[in-house]
Amino acid sequence: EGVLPQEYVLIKMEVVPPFPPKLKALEGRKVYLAAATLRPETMYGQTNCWVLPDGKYGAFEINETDVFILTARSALNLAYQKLSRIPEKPTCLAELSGSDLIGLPLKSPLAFNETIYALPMMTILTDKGTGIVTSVPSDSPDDFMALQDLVTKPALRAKFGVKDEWVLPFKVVPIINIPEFGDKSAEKVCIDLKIKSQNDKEKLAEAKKDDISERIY
Ligand code: A2H
Repeated sequence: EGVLPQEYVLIKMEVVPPFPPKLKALEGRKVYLAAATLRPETMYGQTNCWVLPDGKYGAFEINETDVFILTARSALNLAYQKLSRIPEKPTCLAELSGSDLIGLPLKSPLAFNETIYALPMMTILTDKGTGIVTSVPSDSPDDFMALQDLVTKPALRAKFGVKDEWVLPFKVVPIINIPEFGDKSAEKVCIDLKIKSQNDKEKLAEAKKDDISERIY
C-alpha cells in the first residue's frame, strides 16, 4: 500500500472587523480563518468554527491583500503551493493562540447563518490540516459532540470565556437526508451510540464508521 497526499478543500472564513486588540496589526487587510475539510458539500450546515484553545496559530501573508490564520506548519505547506506573498517563505504578521481567536465573528461561504463564531474544541490536532476546523454538527459526529458539550455545560463556556449568544442560538442545520439516518445523521449516530462528550474517542471513531463520508470515499 502506497502513501498518498491527503487533499483538502480550504474554507476561508472572513473575520468581521473591527478587529480585537490582538489582531490590530492586521487592520486594513482581509483576514480569514482557513479551515481544512473533506466535506465541502456540507458547508451550508456550518454553525461555527473550531480552534484549539492552547494551539499556536499565526496570521500569515498570503498575497497583497489576504491574510490567513492557521498553524505555522500549514502555512509552510501552502507557501509551496503558491499561497504565500513570498514563494516558499511564509511571513507571519502576528502570533496568536487559539484562545485569542475564541469569539471572533466570521462570515463563511454558503453558511445558512450570516455570522458564525470561533469556539473551542479540545480534540483538534495541530499537525493535521490547518488546525482550524469548520463545524457542521448535522453531518460530523465530532462537531455535534463538541457543540453539544458547549450547549449543555455552562462551566465549559465560562472556562473559555464563551458567551451564550455565540452558541445557544445556533441549532443543527439539516442539509442532507441519508436513508435510515435522516437529515441530522451525526446527531442520530451520537444519540444511538450514547456518546457522552467530544472526548469519547472510541465511540466517536465508531460513529464515524457509520458516517456517510466513509461510504462515499
Ligand atoms: B471534516 P482526516 Cl461534515 N484536527 O470537515 C481534528 N479534526 C480536523 C482537523 C484537525 N486539525 N482538520 C480537519 N479536521 C476534520 C467537515 C466534516 C468532516 C464533516 C463530516 C466528517 C468530517 C466539517 N467538520 O471528517 O483525518 C475536518 O472535518 C471526518 C473525519 O484528514 C475534516 O473534514 O481524514 C476531517 O477532520 C479530516 O480528517
